[in-house]
Amino acid sequence: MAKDCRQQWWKEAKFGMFIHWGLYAIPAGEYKGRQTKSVGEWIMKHLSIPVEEYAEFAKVFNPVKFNAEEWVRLASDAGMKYIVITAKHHDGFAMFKSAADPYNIVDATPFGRDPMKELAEACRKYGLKFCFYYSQVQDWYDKNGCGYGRPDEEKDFEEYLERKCLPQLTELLTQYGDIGLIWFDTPQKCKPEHSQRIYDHVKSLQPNCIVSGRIGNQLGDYMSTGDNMLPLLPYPGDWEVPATLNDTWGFKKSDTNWKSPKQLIELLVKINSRGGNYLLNVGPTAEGEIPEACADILREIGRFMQKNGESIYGTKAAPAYPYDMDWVRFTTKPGKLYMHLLRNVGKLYLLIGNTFRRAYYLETGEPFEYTLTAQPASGTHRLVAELPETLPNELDTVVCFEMNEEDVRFETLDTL
Ligand code: FHN
Repeated sequence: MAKDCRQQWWKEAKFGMFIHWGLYAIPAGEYKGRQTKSVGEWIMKHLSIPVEEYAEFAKVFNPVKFNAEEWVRLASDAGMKYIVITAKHHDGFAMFKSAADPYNIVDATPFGRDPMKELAEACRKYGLKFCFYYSQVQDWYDKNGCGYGRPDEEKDFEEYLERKCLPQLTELLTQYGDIGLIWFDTPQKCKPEHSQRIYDHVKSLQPNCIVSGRIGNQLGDYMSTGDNMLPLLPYPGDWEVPATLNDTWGFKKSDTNWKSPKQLIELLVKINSRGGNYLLNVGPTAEGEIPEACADILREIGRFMQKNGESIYGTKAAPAYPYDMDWVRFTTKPGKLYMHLLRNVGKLYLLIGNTFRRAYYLETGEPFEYTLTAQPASGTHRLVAELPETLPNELDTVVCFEMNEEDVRFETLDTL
């Protein structure tokens, strides 16, 4: 069923920062000489680290280089409008002050600070929405949590819900001001009544807080796709793609397989042109830093967004998008259609209706050169453009067409 998140800010935001940060940043993909082949935040499971051994990481977790303002400024510079950070991932460790469970960053580490408080303040200062990720079912530290090392039949999930999950959600929704959304994850065998309880609990504390689709049992306010996936067919409701910048969520020192700024901008535009939001992940180190290579990439995206943000924020999917053309994408706003040229194809053809007024390069305002020929048979015009040898922005050259957005059709050189 198509869902509507009912929050205008989220529909307009289009681009957010996901942050996976927790104890797993200490081993960073390697433990006692063994490397995990998978994502960093799953190291406890994948390398079968016993709970007591993993919990030892808390005693040395001291991210003294953590600077909330720097992270938020980076997200803002990259053009991201919201931040979703792991308050508690599957390892069960709370990255916030929790009276409900002492296994948390304030009570169990030498660091002793609550980074969520600092991030909430920084987000307010820079005008970003602050949001939490919360693993509502999986908890490898808790004897009644899913994934803890004993048979599920012996566990009492109700007890877990009452003692840890709901009280911690109360803390998250009362200690940090307005929360944009809670990003639940891996509902697994969560029963419908449990998902409903969690959903109602969030809304009872903050009615405007959005609930992600991964709360399970079809209850979320919008659809969250699979990791790094996007729907192939048009999806009529609100949706979002959670995605990695390299191949892990939590920091892994061996993973430097960063996507380039161009690849990331192409993904952003691809997702936006189909109507979705892009939630792009960073995995900070155990010292509290976002890796510099990753920060550089985000800043380059930001330079593109500064000049071309109008073609991203608040846009909608193109009425019909050409699936098989990866050199062009469209986003729309009332009265405007943005053509994103991702590669130079030399010459392009558009069938364009009578509402067309003018076309210009978005970042320079320079006119976009073309010839227009009336097509009496179809009542349209054929627009032919010879592209300059060098496009103004090799990352993505955005051309703005002022016209009714439904009034364009693409012509290719293919004949029937
Ligand atoms: O198991 C998690 C994973 O660690 C990560 O948090 C991603 C992010 O979407 N969600 C789960 C797998 O889908």
